[in-house]
Amino acid sequence: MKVNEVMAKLEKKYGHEKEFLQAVHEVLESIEEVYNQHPEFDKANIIDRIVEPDRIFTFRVTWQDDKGEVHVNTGYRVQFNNAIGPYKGGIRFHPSVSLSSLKFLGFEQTFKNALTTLPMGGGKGGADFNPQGKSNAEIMRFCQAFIAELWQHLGPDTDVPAGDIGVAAREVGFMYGYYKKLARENTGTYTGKGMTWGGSLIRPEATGFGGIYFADHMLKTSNIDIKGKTVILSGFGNVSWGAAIKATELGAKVIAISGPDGYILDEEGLNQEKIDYMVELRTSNNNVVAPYAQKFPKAKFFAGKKVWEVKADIACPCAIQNELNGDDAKALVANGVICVAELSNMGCTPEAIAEFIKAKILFGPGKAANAGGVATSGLEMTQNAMHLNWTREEVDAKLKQIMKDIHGACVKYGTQKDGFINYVNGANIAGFMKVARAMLEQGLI
Ligand code: 2IT
Repeated sequence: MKVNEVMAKLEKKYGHEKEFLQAVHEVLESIEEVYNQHPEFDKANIIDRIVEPDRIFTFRVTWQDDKGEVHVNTGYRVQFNNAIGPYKGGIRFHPSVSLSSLKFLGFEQTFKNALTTLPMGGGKGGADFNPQGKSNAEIMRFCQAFIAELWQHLGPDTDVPAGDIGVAAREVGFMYGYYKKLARENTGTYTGKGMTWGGSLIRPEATGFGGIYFADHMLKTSNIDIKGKTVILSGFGNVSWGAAIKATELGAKVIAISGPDGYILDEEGLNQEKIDYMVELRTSNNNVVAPYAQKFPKAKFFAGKKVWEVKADIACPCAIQNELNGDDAKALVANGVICVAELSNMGCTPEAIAEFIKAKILFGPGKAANAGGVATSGLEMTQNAMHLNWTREEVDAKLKQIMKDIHGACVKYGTQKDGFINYVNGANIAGFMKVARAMLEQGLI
């Protein structure tokens, strides 16, 4: 396999799907050497098969706003690969949603889910719908219209969606409620559900918790204590909220969060009251972070600026793809950053990753660092299948172990001769090997 040849073929076919090509290129570069040591993979043409989704559903979503106006959006579900378990992955409602972004997310999800050690395949879905400023009733109508089209392709052993950007417990409730009505079953086809109807404790916090556990493991490989370290986060959604809770609990100091309008610098660090306020900001429906500086006047708001200009020990992108570019990475490295954990999917551009690897800092790619979310979804599926609920402590202990195991897999496959751990290669190779072997064993399907 030659990366250039595979990419040339894909570019010819999918040249306009930039994000998808970016995600594939990164994986191929990491696995090239290992793949070429396994002629049995090439004989079964695993490479051409693994970059092509099993199937894609695209559909029209028609819904009515509160004024009676009729709107049309495009809905998607990309069932990428089910070699190791049912399709599993979130639903994203965001204006940027396209086939390219959902194919990249489904592709990444396949390897991420393989890394979790749980039996889950990869999928992703969503719509180019902007939930900002919509009423509760509008959100419900949209979710119902979306599921009316998709429900037939879902099922507890077929395809299990969850939340992602723009989709949290409320939206999962509306989608799952309508799914249940149409499918005439209550089997837990969706994760991220409410706590009284099959949801798992810790699921809302899980991506952030898992990300900080992962960062802590990375730091420990360099004998660095997370206690007292400064942390900057982008976003103020579920992911950065969970990360803020866990980082603070472990004694680190979260000094910045951000929104589409700019960032907040709070040198005192976040505490419980401020972390709770992140949730309030999110539910206010304005999607801006500026009011934080009015509520807590010692904090400063920097309008239109990116949070990566802040000097900190640990940086975690927690928002959207390509939110941290090469210049941002240079600024972080110049400011002495020790560890970057990608809690968003493909949060860093290839140029940014190259800067981090060149500087030999601890860089945890999304497939590994943000896998705690979907891992806890896997734990929710297990609880649903067994018809019981685990305690917070039980779920957290399992999540901790999974993050430790993912870290171990990255170290195993990513440690270079000079001792540097390339977590990008480690995560890509470990995830790929598992999926590729499963595909090989199941024949040509
Ligand atoms: O990107 C992700 O891993 C998620 N949005 C969570 C997916 C899931 O099924 O919990």
